[in-house]
This record gives sequence, structure tokens and C-alpha cells, in this order.
Amino acid sequence: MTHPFDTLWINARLVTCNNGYGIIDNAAIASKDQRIAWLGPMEQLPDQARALAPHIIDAKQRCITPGLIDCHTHLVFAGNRANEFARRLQGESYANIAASGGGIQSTVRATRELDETELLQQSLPRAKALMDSGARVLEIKSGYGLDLETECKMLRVAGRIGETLAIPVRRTFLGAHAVPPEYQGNADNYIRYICNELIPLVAREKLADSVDVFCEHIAFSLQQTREVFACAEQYQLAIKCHAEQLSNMGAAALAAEFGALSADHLEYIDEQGVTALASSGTVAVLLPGAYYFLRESKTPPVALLRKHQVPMAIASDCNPGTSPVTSLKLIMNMACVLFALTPEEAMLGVTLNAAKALGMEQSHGSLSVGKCADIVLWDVNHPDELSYTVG
Ligand code: DI6
Ligand code: FE
Repeated sequence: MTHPFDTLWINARLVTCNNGYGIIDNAAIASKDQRIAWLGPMEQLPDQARALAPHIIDAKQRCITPGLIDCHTHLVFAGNRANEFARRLQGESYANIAASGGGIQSTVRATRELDETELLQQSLPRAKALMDSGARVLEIKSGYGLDLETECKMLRVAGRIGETLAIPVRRTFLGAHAVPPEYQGNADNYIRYICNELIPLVAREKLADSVDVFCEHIAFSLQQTREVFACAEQYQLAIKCHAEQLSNMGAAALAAEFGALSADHLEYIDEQGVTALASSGTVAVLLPGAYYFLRESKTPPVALLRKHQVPMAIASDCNPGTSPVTSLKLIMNMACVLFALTPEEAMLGVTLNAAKALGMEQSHGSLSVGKCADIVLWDVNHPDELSYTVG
């Protein structure tokens, strides 16, 4: 007997993420060839369930959501920075530790030392942990190599993580994360190296989908950021930006000027920056894990983002220095408790808006016919529960 669908989930509360939660109660959803082929209320099913699919799963009125999307991670890295965590708790600042050769530089040293297989072994468990929290799409950045060999090694490992776990991984080249030791005191030359050698190679070898810059007084200036964006544009790579995390640099407006997919962090963004994001359709990616772990006190202006209808995504920022977090559910809770997002906004932040932040909203981020059928059945009856429980 031939069935129109491969798998049919019945008696579900569908959280479609179309127009807010977009709940459809007492519903069914069907997949065919890994795409969503049908969804709707049970009473509108076109036939008896057993005639429709060889595999039937009774959701027992529990929630089904789109697979979650972590749209900002640095999860490929070596070692850890627990020693710096302890130092910060004694009162040393993140910027101070970075200036004394720690911070990103210490992870760069460790990451350069490992070969590709070792780096994969250390990084894969973090990707798996994120998947255990519901993630079915990951973005992964380079930025702990800061030389040609190690940046490419990181991006290859990111690709292998996607292959190993059979999930889409979007790769972002973040060569402009910090000035490497070889270029200390010569950031402009390093930017030239990025634009003349690294980005052309990354584009040629198709090692990344986007380019990101850490625009900050402890990293790269607005002018240097502009040069990297102009180069990325030339090579038709999408643009993302670490913007206004520790100070207001005008980076969000610059990202908007280049039609960036997203501007990320944004604790210090002002209304001008917010209106720039609104007019370019750039997603605001909020990263409560870094805010929490650095014990910051300035929260991103969520009310302004709402007022100007800027789509808000949230992400783990999984990294060894400022957000050693591998749970998207924990991030949803933090976004609510620390940034006062509603649970519904948190849900959209790891689904539809996260898909937009990766340029994947045509195929991911909501339960819609034709989109990818990599969905999650949760042991909860209402989607608020996903943000409510801690981690
Ligand atoms: N902002 C951050 O919070 C991380 N990178 C960035 O641009 C920090 C990365 C690290 O400390 O290792
Ligand atoms: Fe980051």
C-alpha cells in the first residue's frame, strides 16, 4: 500500500511560529521526503491516519515546534578558560585579561596546536549538547585561528560537525575577532591580510557563508570593520557583526548599511542604530549568555527593538570566554529573566527570527508546508514551559 506521507504525528499541539506562537490545537503534521507535507487540525486530515503514513506518532497533546536554531556560536575551539573565570571573580576585568595575553589569544594558542581530528573531538560534544536542547541548525564561527591555516581548519571542523550530526551548519568567517600576535600593534595590516588573502581563499574554497567582525574598542574599529564588509560584499558573502557589546561604536548602523543578515549583542545600541536595523531588515541577535557570564549590567534596549519592529533572535554565543553555554533552552530562560523577553519572543528568537538571521527562513524556522520537517516533539503541554524551566 502506498501512503501519501512518510511520517504522521497526530494529537499534537502545533507551535507553528507563524504569527507568534501560531498554535494549532489537536492537530496533525505530516512529512514526505523530509519536508512538511501537510499540517492542520485532526478533523481536517484527508483520510484515516493509518492510510496516510506508514509511521504514526501519537503526540498525546504535547507540543511540536520547528527544530530550534542556534544562530550565533563559536563552538569550535580548544581547551577552556576556567582560570580566567576565576580571575574575573577576583575582580579582574575581561578587557584587562585580554590585554595581558589571555582572553581570545589564549584560545587562539590552544586552537592552533590541535590537528583537525583533535579539534573535532573537543568541539563535537558541544554541538551534540546544543542538539540535546532542541537545536537542529547551528551557526559556527571561526576566529580562534587568526591565520590562514587555523581559520580554514576551524571552518572545516565546523563542516564536519554538520556532516557527523546530519544537520545544517552555517559557517561564518570571523578572522576579524582579535589581532593575532604576528600583527600586534599593526591591526591595519592584519585587516589587509584578511581582505587580500583570507576572504578570497574562504570564498574560493566555499568554507563559509558569511563574514563577521568584532567591532569594539578592544578589537576592530568602525573603519576596519567597513573594509572587511566591503570585501565580503565583493565576494558575495553574507554579513554579520558583533556590534555594540561593550560600547556604542555605530557598528549596527554600519551593518545595516551593508544589508547585514544580523547585528549581534547590541547592549549599547541607541535608537539611531535600532532604526537603521529596522530599515534594512537586519535581525537583532541578543546573547544573554555573554551578558550573564560577564556579569554585565546594561541590557539591550528590547523596548526600542519592539517599538521599531526589529526581529529579535537569541543565541547561545557558545564560546570559552564569555558564554560557555550549550543549552538553547537555558538561553530562552535567560532571555526572559535577564532581558524581559516574553516566552513567545524567546521561542521566535530560536526559530523564525534565528532562521532569518541565517538567511534560511525559506526552508526553516516555522512549521509550514514545504519547509524542512526536522521538528521537535517536546514533553510539554504549553510552549511557555520551554522558557520557564531553567536549562
Ligand atoms: N564577543 C564575545 O563575547 C566573544 N567574542 C566576541 O566577539 C568572546 C570570545 C572569547 O572571549 O573567547
Ligand atoms: Fe560571539
